[in-house]
Amino acid sequence: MERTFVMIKPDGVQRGLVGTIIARLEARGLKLVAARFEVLTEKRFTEQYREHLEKPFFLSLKQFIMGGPVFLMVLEGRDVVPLVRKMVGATNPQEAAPGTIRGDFGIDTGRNVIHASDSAESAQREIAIHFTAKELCSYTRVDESVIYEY
Ligand code: IDP
Ligand code: MG
Repeated sequence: MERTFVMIKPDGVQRGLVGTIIARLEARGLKLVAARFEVLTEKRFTEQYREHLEKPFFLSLKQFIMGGPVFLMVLEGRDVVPLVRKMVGATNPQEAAPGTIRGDFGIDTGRNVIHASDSAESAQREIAIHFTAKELCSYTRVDESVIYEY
C-alpha cells in the first residue's frame, strides 16, 4: 500500500467543500491515515511549495494558501498517488475533466481547491513536512477485503 498527501486549500474550506471532498476519497475506498485542520506556518508553506519558489505566482500562492485554514490529510491505498491525482484533475480547473474535484468545483488555476502529491517521492517528502511518524495511524478498514481483489 502507498500513501499520499492531500490538502484542501483555503478556497475549498471557505466554500464548505471539506466534507464533500473527504466523502469522495473515502467512498473510493481510500483509507484516512492522518488529518489536521490549521493555518500553515510560513516554514511549512515554503517547504511544501519549494519547487515554485522562483515562479511569478509564488507570492500570491503564499498569500492565498496562508490566508486561511487548510485541511491536511494522509491517505492510503493501492497506487494511491496516481489515483488521487486523477480524482483531483488538471492544475487548471478549466482543463480538468468533469467528475474530477477541480473539474467539478473550480474555475481558476489560483483557486483550484485541492493539492495532492504528484509522485511517490513527493508524497514521502510532503507527508514528512506536515506529520510526524507518530501521527500516522496504521489500521485495517473493515471493507478492505471487498475493495481489493487480492
Ligand atoms: P498541481 O497543484 O496540479 O501539482 P503545480 O504546477 O505543482 O500544480 O502548481 C502548484 C499550485 O500553484 C497549483 O495547484 C496552483 O494553486 C498554483 N499555481 C500553479 N500555476 C499557477 C499559475 O499560473 N497562476 C496561479 N497559481 C498557479
Ligand atoms: Mg504540484
